[in-house]
Amino acid sequence: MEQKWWKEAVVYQIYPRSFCDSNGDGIGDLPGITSKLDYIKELGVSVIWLCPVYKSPNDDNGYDIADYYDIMDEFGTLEDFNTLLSEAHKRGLRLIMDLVVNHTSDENKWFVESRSSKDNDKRDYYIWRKGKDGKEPNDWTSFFTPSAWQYDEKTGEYYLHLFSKKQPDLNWENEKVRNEVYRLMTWWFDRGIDGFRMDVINCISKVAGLPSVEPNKPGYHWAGKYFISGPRVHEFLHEMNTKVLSKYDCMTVGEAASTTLDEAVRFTEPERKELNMVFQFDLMNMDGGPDGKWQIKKFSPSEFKRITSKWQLGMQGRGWNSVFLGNHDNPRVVSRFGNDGKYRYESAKMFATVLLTLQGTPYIYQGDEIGMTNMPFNSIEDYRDVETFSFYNEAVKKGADKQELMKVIRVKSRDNSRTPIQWSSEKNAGFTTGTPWIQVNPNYTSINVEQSRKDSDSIFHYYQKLIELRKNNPVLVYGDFVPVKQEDENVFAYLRVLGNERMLVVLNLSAENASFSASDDICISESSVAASNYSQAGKADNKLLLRPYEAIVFSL
Ligand code: ISL
Ligand code: CA
Repeated sequence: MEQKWWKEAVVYQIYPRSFCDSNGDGIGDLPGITSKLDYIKELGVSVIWLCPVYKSPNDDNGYDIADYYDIMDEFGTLEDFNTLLSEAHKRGLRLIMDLVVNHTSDENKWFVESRSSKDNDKRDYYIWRKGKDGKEPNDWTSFFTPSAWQYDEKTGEYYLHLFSKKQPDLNWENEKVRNEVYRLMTWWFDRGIDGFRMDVINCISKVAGLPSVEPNKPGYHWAGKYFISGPRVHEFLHEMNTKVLSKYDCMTVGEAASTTLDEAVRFTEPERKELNMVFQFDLMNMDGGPDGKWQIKKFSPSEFKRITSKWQLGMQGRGWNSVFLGNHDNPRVVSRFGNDGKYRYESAKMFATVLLTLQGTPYIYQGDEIGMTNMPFNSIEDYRDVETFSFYNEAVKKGADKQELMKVIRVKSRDNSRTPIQWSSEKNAGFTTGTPWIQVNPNYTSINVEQSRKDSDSIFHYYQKLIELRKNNPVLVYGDFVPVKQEDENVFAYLRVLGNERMLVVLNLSAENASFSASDDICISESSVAASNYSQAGKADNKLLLRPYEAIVFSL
């Protein structure tokens, strides 16, 4: 397998608004991040993914970009960015930016011009259509609102927005739009960045004619089939690769919700020259229902194993996986799939073990390295997220019970993972000296970075150890993934194999005791334990008794 730095990388995702506030305005910022680079380095990761920091009115916390060539006022200046980048590089940390080009902000000057008149030369930068019979041009719903169309008085037409109405979709059919994107990417590469995470990049190509979904079945408006992995998406990404990416030694990861395995292979097979890897969301969608994320389904270990194995085996030798268990759009992994009470340490470490021993580039979401948990907000006013508000308001309009809504929001809202990083037990968890833009989780007095660094048994130190283990054992990066079949549904076991090197990972995905039996070709002993989340690894005959959320890595 070809060796690449981005395959060996461990990525740390930063959501700048909630990371560290340097000037007391309650909002995390670039100097704040720079001041914590030593901490990030200490963890052992090698790449930082910075969520959007461009100029933005923050309808969707920076995922609505008003100017691609400047920094959001609250976050600092280009100068601050240069400092962050050079300080990161000094420490051997690479930095990738978030590229949000499926849509812009409606305050972007391209859109301001585009909406100003039908014959403006930027009109065709966006997707404008006439209404049909006084209604929207088609029946598509957006991710955040009941209709994907917004009527614009000025010119009497509708524009398409797959996200909020302040996030109009760019028209990728227009070559000028594509060239604008390539230009801005080049501009950032020339400033020295190391790559891009590409927001909803599998949605940039829409089916020509923008057909309605189900003209005869009102109520069912899932239009994904007309824009997810649309007809020209691979052509566009290949063009981007030829014109920009191929000129740099960079790393790319495309966000590809609802992608199939075959599509993911097409995006990432090296010969095709598109992207290095994509984020697929099968694990993130596990606990939703038929109507999407705002339903609650219990964590299923067997489903977790099935999905993970499917992607590990399916991508092997073809494309390259990215591995993640949470991000700024998802609840905290320890609360969601693990146990944030009695077994917080054990389950957070067990999931760290999965994350760092699978094949694919691992992404650690800020705060997970200290086992931060979901947030017990009290009322809807405490939330900040545009998606949460849209869901709440629409459901209330339809007569839903507010208390029931709050129950699901409490579990599923994106704000669960957007609360400030808990640095210490000082006021506001040491995140800000002012008033934080979103409440700090009250458990910061016991869960915080300061405590985690002191405690040699902490989740932080376990992450550190596993990152180190991955660094020192190429088998964990380049080795094959070989599932080891187990009778016990709650046990996930697999080998990583590279030449003569073999490592065995045994995980108990549940809060129950469990057992693992090794086949004859696997000889495990206490001396071969490379990492484990209990101080003494379980009995090691060829049968292991596993305690709740126990995780053991053996070097065979
Ligand atoms: O957040 C989601 C579900 O809770 C997803 O549907 C999400 O909207 C989707 O994965 C796209 O996410 C990305 O683009 C959005 C932005 O709001 C997200 O923060 C970003 O990660 C629009 O730019
Ligand atoms: Ca600030």
